[in-house]
Amino acid sequence: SKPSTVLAFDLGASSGRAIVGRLDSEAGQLTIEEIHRFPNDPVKVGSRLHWDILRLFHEIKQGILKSKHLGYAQDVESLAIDSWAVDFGLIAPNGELLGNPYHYRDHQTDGVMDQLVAQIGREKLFAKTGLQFLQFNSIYQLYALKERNPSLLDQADTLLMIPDLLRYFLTGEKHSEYTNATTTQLLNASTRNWDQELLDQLELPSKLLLPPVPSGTKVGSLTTAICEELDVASIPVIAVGEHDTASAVVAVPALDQDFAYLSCGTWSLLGTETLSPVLSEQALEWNFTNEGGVYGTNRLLKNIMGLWLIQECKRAWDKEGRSLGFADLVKLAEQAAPFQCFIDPDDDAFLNPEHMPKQIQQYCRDTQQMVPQSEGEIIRCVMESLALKYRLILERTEQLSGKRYSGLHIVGGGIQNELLCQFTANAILREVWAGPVEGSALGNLVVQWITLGYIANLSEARKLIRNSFPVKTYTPDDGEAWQEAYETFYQMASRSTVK
Ligand code: LFR
Repeated sequence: SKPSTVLAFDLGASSGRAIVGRLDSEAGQLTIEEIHRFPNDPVKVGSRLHWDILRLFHEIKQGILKSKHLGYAQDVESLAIDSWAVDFGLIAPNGELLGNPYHYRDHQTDGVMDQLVAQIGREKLFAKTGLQFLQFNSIYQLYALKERNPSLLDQADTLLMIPDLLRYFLTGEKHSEYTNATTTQLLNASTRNWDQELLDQLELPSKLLLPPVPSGTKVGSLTTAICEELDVASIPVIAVGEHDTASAVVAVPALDQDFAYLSCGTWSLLGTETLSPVLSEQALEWNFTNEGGVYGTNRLLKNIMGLWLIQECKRAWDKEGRSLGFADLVKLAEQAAPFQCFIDPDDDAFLNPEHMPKQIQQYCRDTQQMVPQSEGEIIRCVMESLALKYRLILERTEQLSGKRYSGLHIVGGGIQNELLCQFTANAILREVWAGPVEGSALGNLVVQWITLGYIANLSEARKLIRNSFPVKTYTPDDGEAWQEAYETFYQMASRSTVK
């Protein structure tokens, strides 16, 4: 029988891609081909930071066109979108988009979380939603909008998360997908529906939010207008695990039931999959999250600032005309002296500073450490600190889940940074298994195939991924030096804000 072809759009905070997946069920093999890649540059207007949502929609159409030009379009059995979480667009009663969606790093939410948490209570919010406290969660964005721009909310009929919104543009149908809905901090972890009491407290009309549909639901097909515009036949659209991290976790090629993962991109998301939310006092204190996974699973994990720190250093240096590629920066870091200074990557100061390298230097100055000067010294400090933070969060994951993991799976674009993978193995004193690189897109693809009936379930999907893509093993090295570094890091981090 001929292979099944489906199309995935995976939108990250720095780039997006369209990927064609082909599944040969008999051979148990799947292959992917990236047919379109595009930057996702946020746009600052005045003091506000926005996503260029219409450009992203344009790029999705370009991806469909390219699939046609490559001869795939007539075979494509379905398509699906996944993206970063928490952000949304508002739809007017006439069906049009109101305003440009805000970027979660926009400063409009600065200070808002503390205000709202004081009003509702930290324990209560966590007990209800199971979510970690991040200042950009949709709940705080909505609260900020209410204060700053209430007429926008007044006009709105429906709120759609980014993938919901793009899918609506494609199909004309409005649905809210479950995994992404959990990241709003407005969904009740027990009922898996919107928490009415929270909506009331925010004075949000409940009509704004649609009842979430489970990941893997068929939710329409391309509109006639789009088919005419692109000159393609209609393609069914599936709501997969539309939160990119949910899709990344799907793609972890784990053979055991219990495993730890790190989804490594702009963010580093480290944790495990559990059967139900972990709502313990300790989980709250350590600010872990329980985000919805596909097929009833729970994602117990923590956000770590991730490659954003490096991306932002590069952006600052690019602006100053000292353009260096990521590979150059990693090379400089490799040549720099080890263990000179550490940062807590998750300090609020690093969420969206004006100038990342200066912010890192300031942090080291404030904590009475050596102040890194060169590009190599700064990037070395970031990479070692990330690896050490991974150890802290891995050990906390184990304490919360009561399980012990013999190594760490890493998926996502970040595995291209091989030095970071090696540092991570060194820091956690265990093996690192790196791959696949297109984690989220693969998770997106296999959930489509489960819906279409070609793959039986999640564990079959993981087996298939394991058999189709290489996994590179990193063994820990230099254990003693890293152990010592960890102790220093831990001291330093607990003096600042270990969150
Ligand atoms: C990763 C991610 C994280 C989420 C952050 C903001 O791409 O989706 O899971 O916390 O972006 O949406």
